Amino acid sequence: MTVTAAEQVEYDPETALVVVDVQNDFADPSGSLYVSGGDEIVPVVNEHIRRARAAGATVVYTQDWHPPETPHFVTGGGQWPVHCVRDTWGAELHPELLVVEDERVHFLKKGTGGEDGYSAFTVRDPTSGAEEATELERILRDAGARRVVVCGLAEDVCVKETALDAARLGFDTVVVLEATRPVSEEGSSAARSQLREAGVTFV
Ligand code: VGL
Ligand code: ZN
Repeated sequence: MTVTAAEQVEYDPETALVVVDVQNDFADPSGSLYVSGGDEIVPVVNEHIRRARAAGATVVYTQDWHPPETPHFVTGGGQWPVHCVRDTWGAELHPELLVVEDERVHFLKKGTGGEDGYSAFTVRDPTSGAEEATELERILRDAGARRVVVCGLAEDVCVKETALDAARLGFDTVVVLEATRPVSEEGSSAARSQLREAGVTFV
């Protein structure tokens, strides 16, 4: 039986939908770190955004937002091709992503200081490994959120790290499988068992 995930998440004012990195470099086939199928999730994500807003839930859009040179990139000794460089096409939200703006909608840029910004809750210094909190937890607490629904890209990288942090911080955490895609299939199965172990649920 095929059931659309959008029918399985009930949004309410105590729920926050976190839309992770639906940016051209990940979601457009010509992006530098295109995640296979990343474009296909956009309409599903949009449906979640619509339903979340209709129910008075908080919506947070995150953007990977790197300086042109960072140890996060292969060019700086890291593991990733150059992607989501601030103020470039690749860092822009996908043009078909539904972007709504009001007092319950927030935008968060991560990795802006050259850190690895995998989780939307924490950035990590790629050399020292030191972690620092972003403003996301404060945003969600101020919004009265108890539950966090995570979607976007990529399942085995930023979606995973964001959901793990959300669970660690005590939010009831859900990942929408139809609204995410992994960089690799092996990464995906590893991510799912890690998430399951952390108490994260899937729809
Ligand atoms: C991401 C790799 C590098 C992501 C960000 O958004 O999943 N992946 N930087
Ligand atoms: Zn990145």
